[in-house]
Amino acid sequence: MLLPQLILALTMSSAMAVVLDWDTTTYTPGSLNEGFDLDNTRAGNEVTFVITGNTNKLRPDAGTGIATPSASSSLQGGLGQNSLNITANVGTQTEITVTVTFSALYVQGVENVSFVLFDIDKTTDSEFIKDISATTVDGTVIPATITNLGSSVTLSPGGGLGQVLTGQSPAANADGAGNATISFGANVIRSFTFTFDNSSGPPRLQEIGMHDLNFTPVPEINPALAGALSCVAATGLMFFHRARVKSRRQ
Ligand SMILES: [Ca+2]
Ligand SMILES: [Ca+2]
Ligand SMILES: [Ca+2]
Ligand SMILES: [Ca+2]
Repeated sequence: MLLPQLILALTMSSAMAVVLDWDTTTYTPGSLNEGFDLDNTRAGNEVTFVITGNTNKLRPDAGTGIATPSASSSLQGGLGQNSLNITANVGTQTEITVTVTFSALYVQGVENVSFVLFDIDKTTDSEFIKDISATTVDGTVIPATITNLGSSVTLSPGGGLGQVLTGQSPAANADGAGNATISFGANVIRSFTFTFDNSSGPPRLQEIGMHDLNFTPVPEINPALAGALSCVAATGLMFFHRARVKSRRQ
């Protein structure tokens, strides 16, 4: 390893991608405030889900009969994987908002945050996902980048804080026709949020799934260690240079 690389490696806590995986993680059924301790070296929970809005409209997962939110294989997005199921008896202006906050001990925030929503579709009424945003480390509210739309979903407008995903046709529970990938890319954020709603009409049971949550904590640079290692590196480079000069002379 070259010295500059060594310095970088030693002074940055490694930029490791983290996955909150619903195939291996339990979400307490029906919990409206659920924390996940993903890293024992850091105090407390690294990720917290808070469910707000018309939470009295939440209903059990039709596939499992278990209260939602809860992880299940009911909606698989064509990936054959579990998702966090949110089933609600939603009518017009019935909103279920999901807000995910990352630990404040991720001092530099997190980046590469992305996840796929499953089964944004339409049986009698359309399902909507709206108010999709993240809050950056400096408190700015930013829009998501939304890609990989399944054939049952449309996005309008394409970009900005007002963008809405709309279910246009039925999507089978196992397939990806109701999928949409939501990403905040290189933006360094502290939290994100989205709201699940439906179109006009009487309340109906409707459901979406949220696939695994991916994110990367932004590494923290240790200034004291960086300074000390720079000195070591400078000294090392000096010796290296002298040795090369010496060997050429021989
Ligand atoms: Ca998974
Ligand atoms: Ca922890
Ligand atoms: Ca469906
Ligand atoms: Ca649905």
